[in-house]
Amino acid sequence: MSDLFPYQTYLKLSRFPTPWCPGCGNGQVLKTVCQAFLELNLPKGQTTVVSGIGCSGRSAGFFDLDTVHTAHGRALPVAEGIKLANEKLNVIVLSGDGDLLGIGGNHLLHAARRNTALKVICLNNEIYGMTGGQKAPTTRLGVKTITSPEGNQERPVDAQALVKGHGGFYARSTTYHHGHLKKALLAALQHTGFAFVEVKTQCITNNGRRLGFKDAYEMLMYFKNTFKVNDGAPRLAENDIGVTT
Ligand SMILES: Cc1ncc(C[n+]2csc(CCOP(=O)(O)OP(=O)(O)O)c2C)c(N)n1
Ligand code: SF4
Ligand SMILES: [Mg+2]
Repeated sequence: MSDLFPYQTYLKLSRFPTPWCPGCGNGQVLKTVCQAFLELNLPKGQTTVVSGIGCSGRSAGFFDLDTVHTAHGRALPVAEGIKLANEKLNVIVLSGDGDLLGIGGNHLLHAARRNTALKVICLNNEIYGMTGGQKAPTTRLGVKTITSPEGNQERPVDAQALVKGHGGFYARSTTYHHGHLKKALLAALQHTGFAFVEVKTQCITNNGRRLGFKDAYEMLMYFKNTFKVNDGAPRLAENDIGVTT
């Protein structure tokens, strides 16, 4: 660990480099999560990270903590089991939009309903990144992907409605808004019950380029220009970010 970067105490640097494409947002989220852990001084022996399958799901293996890389969509039931076995543990789930809102969507509904004290961080790149850019349940209407060449005809899943409709904590941020993202993560980590943070993040390789973005920087500028901070609102509009009440 470097003295210059104390958050790295939560990282298994021997595992680096990551397999992620240059410009992918996954590394930004990994770093911000570690910074939030450090700010709260989460004890390493009492903190565990669970993830599913996907590019984002690879995150778990880079923490210097006890971690589990589960089957696709199954991060939440595994995390719930861990929490049931030892309620003192801080159990954090870090996974993709396809994993948490598609194949694992049913688990999300029930974890929120039960108010299990999990902290769920959803890396939402609005695509199945790992498998090559198929339409995800989060892909916006009209967006072209390899499985929706004429534009997506299906409404995206409303994670906010699903989580808040069952009494959970919900916040949304982006990889551009680093300070805001950290604030949202800190609020979630300190929440006593079920908490969900949706992070809009960029997949330049299997989504952004197809949409006409030249590079990841352009995607970050898109986040900057599109999303407006609306902290404290009871409900966020489509292009708001914020910690909701
Ligand atoms: C049961 C099962 N079905 C399908 C797959 C193939 N698969 C691997 S990753 C993935 C999608 C991942 O998308 P997401 O969760 O959004 O993660 P990303 O790669 O975008 O970070 C799929 C469908 C699988 N591994 N297991
Ligand atoms: S394919 Fe997309 S989500 Fe996967 S590592 Fe590359 S940029 Fe990131
Ligand atoms: Mg995805």
